[in-house]
Amino acid sequence: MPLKHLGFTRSACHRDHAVLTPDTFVRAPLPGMKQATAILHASARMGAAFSEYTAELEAGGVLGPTAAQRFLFVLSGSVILEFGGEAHSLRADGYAFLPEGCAHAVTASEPSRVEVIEKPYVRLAGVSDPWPLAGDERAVAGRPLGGDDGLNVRTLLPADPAFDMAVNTMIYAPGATLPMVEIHVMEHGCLMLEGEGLFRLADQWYPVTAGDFTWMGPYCPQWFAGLGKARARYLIYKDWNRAG
Ligand code: UGY
Ligand code: MN
Repeated sequence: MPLKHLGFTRSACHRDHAVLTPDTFVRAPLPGMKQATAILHASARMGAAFSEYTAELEAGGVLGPTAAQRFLFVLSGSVILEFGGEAHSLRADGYAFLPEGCAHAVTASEPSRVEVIEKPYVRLAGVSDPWPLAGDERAVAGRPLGGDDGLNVRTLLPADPAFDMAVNTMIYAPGATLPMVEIHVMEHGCLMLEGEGLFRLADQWYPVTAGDFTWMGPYCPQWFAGLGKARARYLIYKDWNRAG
């Protein structure tokens, strides 16, 4: 019998981190969504300076508007993204970035799941605004982290100070680990896309698997190891290129 019927879950919420597993997800529509609902993983309510949610759209479903900049990553299905007079078809692992004020529309072509990250833009004097873009994570060349061939990072947004956020995928061969326990000012939203592993967050160790969401607040000690016989891959957001 599933242990959740005994009040058990791997989910945990703390002041500086959270692990949220699908058995505890609650769905609710966000303003302006049509034929769609959302699982709001990270928000100001938990102390995060960004929002991250999984939007679940029926065929023909649309996302609502946002006053913030928006990053999209397609988890399953396909959506049409329109901006700047062009239409982009995004399938699983397709992604896009829309700066604040960039008029756009996201419409599902079939039942689809899309990870959405939204954050108010932090403007810097003398630095130009970021620009909209669409891409495919599978086409992005990875680079080994710290020279470790077992740990690859794919950087999805341009390395340019115009962008005040970074979104990467990190791919761990079985047994690969972060080279150190990281403690940094940036916060993270992290969605497990594939495989399984072990997160150390603050003073606790959490087994995580595909579908789990993790929030790491500023200065939360963090470390990860890939487990199992297949690669582990997660999508990770951080605030970037700003002084904090
Ligand atoms: O980019 C990062 O800070 C990343 N290495 N952190 C993490 O995977 N928890
Ligand atoms: Mn980190």
